[in-house]
Amino acid sequence: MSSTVLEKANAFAQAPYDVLALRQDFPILDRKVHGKPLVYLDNAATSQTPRQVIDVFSDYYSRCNANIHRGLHTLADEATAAFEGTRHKVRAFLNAEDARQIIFTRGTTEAINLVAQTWGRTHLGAGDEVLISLLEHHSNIVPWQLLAAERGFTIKVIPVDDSGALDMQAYRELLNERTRLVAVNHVSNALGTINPVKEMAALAHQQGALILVDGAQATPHQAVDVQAIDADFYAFSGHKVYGPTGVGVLYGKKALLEAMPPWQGGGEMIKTVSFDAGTTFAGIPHKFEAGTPAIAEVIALGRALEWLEEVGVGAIGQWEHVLLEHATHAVSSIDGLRILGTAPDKAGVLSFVVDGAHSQDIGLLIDQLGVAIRTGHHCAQPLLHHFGVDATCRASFAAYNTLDEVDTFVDALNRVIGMVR
Ligand code: C6P
Repeated sequence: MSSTVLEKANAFAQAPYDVLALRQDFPILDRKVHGKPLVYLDNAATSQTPRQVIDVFSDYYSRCNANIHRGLHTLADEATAAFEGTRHKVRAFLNAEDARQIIFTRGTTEAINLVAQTWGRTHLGAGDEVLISLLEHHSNIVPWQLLAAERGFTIKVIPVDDSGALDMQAYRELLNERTRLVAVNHVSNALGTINPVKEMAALAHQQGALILVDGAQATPHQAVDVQAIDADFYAFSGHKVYGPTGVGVLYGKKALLEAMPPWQGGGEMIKTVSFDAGTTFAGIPHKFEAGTPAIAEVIALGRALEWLEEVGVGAIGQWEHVLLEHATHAVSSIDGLRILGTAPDKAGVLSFVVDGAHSQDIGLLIDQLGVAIRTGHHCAQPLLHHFGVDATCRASFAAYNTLDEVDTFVDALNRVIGMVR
């Protein structure tokens, strides 16, 4: 056996579950792209959806499609029970105290905007500071910039070191009595850095500040316990945890959510509406869920979380680490390739640039070979500019990826680099 085959055999032996059997859950993985078997390595953008989750849509629309919370008929009751059932599943998934702390949104982006427009609008003003990090996705930058322009508070940015790890000393120094909120991601989408959010929460709280954690890239890879972190707010998206698009979650501490004003007005979020006596609002979580929600998507998210639990999110993170190590090792020998993001604590994200080759060209050409990676700024322009680039190539791993796929990706990358240089 060659040393590579032996290394792969050893790595495969580390798989905490049967990866090939698990792949059977994903019909899309059987398709071909440009005549080549699909190698899907754009999981940080959106993970693929297991059959069990896809089936929820057909089942829901075939059996119990109805609007929720309002009907007295059987279909409405069944749809409401399934929808609210997901709230309980999310509660367990995040280890929240109470299902009423789980608010359904369209995704992480909407969850952060909800906090900005309700808590932020009522608590932030001139003289206050919001601390974000250089690692943030635009969805945890722009909502604060929009509000700062109106309310006059200041945004401060926690720097990163050369490996892409947060500079914790700088964080300690930036925190002060004017800091009202720390808003950081749990895992960076562009580099994969895992941030020490529990320690960051403790430091924020010592200064009397709240912490909002963007968990979009953490929830697919590791168990999250919002109580252990002591997060005031925690957000994630359904489509990154093997669920559908169009649904996400905001968790918040109960007292905070109860004190926050509503954001969007409409049906479902009211107690009483009157032209004379004014309008009163529903309690949490419904106060923040105006209008008909994405009912089938929420129910499907519940099934995705069950699927994640069946496989074990910890086991998935463990396997992705094996894939990441294998890929990192394999690309390290490519001449002129530079990896961005080498923090010791890293999720399954491999971001890189190649001398003499535009990331976009690599992305387009490698797609011709059936390999899907993401190229661009990954909605993290300030971070990429800090590293002196406008774009990177990013391969990101999920539960169903194999070592063979990593090898196919590396072979394809070598071929493409040969073509463009
Ligand atoms: N990142 C990526 O390719 P939405 O779009 O609301 O589901 O998630 C936004 C978001 C927020 N925070 C982080 C850390 C994210 O990674 C994302 C989405 C995708 O990296 C699309 S840009």
